[in-house]
Amino acid sequence: MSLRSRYKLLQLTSFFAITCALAYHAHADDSKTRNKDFSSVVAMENAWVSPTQKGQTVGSAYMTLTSKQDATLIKVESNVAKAVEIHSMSMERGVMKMRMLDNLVLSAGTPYQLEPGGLHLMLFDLTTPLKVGGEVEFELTFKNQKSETFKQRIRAKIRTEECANDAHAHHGHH
Ligand SMILES: [Cu+2]
Repeated sequence: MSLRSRYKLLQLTSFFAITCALAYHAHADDSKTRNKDFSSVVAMENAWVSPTQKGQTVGSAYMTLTSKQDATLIKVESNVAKAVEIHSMSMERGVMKMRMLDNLVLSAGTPYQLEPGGLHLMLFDLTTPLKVGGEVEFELTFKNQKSETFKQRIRAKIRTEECANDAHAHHGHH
């Protein structure tokens, strides 16, 4: 065996050693996190995003959040915005006021409706126009009572408020 091919063999051997180590590591991580599956702690329903007008760089998103356990929404990220804030909206002395919330505390089993005129997600510095029929991805970070953080993803349809109102009305009748 020439020195060159022996070197090659050595390379191959170490390559396999590395991949095996990685595979083992990934497997070990799997079993460790299996007991802590947070993927369905918070039900995220009826997620939708308002379409934007030309030149508009700010958007808003709505959804209903229902957590199985007491949890706090601490961060929201999106694939179409540089920053996402949690906002509340309320009438104060006849004036609509919008306020940024640091987080949103979710009591177990209580649905929190993010909807026009109330709680909503505000998307800042949109990187793309939001057109009806498209989709926006969100990643929400929550913290539970044990201070464990977990992330959940959701896709929201881009649609008009009129459509959302229709859906809401139908929902209310049944
Ligand atoms: Cu807002």
